[in-house]
Amino acid sequence: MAMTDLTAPIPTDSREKLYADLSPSALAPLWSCLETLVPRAPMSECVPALWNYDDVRPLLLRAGALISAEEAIRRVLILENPGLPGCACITPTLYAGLQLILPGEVAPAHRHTQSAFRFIIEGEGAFTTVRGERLPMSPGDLVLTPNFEWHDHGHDGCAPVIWLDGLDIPLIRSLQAGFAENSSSAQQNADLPTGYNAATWGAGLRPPYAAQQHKRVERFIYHYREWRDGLKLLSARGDRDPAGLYTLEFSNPVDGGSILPTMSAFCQLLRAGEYTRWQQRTDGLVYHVVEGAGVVEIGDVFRSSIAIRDTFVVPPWMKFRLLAEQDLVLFSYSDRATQERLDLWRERVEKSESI
Ligand code: 1HN
Repeated sequence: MAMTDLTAPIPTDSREKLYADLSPSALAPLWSCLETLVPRAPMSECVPALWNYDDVRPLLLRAGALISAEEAIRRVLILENPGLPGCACITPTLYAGLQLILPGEVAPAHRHTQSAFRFIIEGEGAFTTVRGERLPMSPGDLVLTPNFEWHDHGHDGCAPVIWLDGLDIPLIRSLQAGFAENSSSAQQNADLPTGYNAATWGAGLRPPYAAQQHKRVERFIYHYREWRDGLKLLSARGDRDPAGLYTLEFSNPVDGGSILPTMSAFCQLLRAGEYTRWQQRTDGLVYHVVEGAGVVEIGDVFRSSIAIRDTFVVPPWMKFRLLAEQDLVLFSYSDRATQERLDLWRERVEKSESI
């Protein structure tokens, strides 16, 4: 029979003691976080949320009375996901904000490695100058300011103009690849004639040598009437996407791909009385209601009415579906472009149409 060695040191080590001793040496046990690091399915802190335009607009106009566009640089209320407080994120990789510019104001010229677009919600007379061309903006227009293009905003009209800003800020931040530069003059010289960008890149035409030299995004404006007409024709033909919507993607004429290297954008129509199938996708989606009204359901936890000018977010990999009470016209954007470039994008659309 084995005898207990009474002189052996008493084993005092424990997992807790080991963990405490690892931390000062900049070490950590993998087994404590393995499931979080490599989840079975996407896990996100991001939660479903909706911003009602009639609630946000008065707050934005109050900001308009308290700070100028020039002082603010950009007078924006960030749509911050309640699951990601303090992060200036609407999804883990994307930023969204509502920007106000008042008649006569200037938002000064700068450039940054974050790519951006604006989707115009309300008002006439404002313009964004991108690479020396004034792009006049009307509701429903989509204006791009790709990575490191100079851009400034101005307003020649007589009523407030409000737009939705979409940027890849959180993504670029996670890569720690952000650079920015202010221009010495508040406004660029707009020496190109208005319509130049649309004429050279927006009509299925292109300057013959430009596209071969580099792969930069070259088309900066997509007009409401063009994409809206496209949806109307698509629906007249009954040409639906797998979830049951009429969908078009805004695309980059240089390579036929996403509008920006990091972000994709879409317009969609759902006819009154119709609903979509349940779908889930690895890209978290920001939706803006351009026309109509209906209902969105996200997972088991979120159900809300949606109406014209509202903005809502569908977190990555959460099931969702839409119901149109009136013809519902939607603009949406996501990091799908990034995910597709990394071979990560997946979607699942439920087969049954049970309600
Ligand atoms: C920006 O440049 C704009 O140009 C809007 O309108 C929002 C948020 C963070 C960084 C740059 C714009 C922005 C931004």
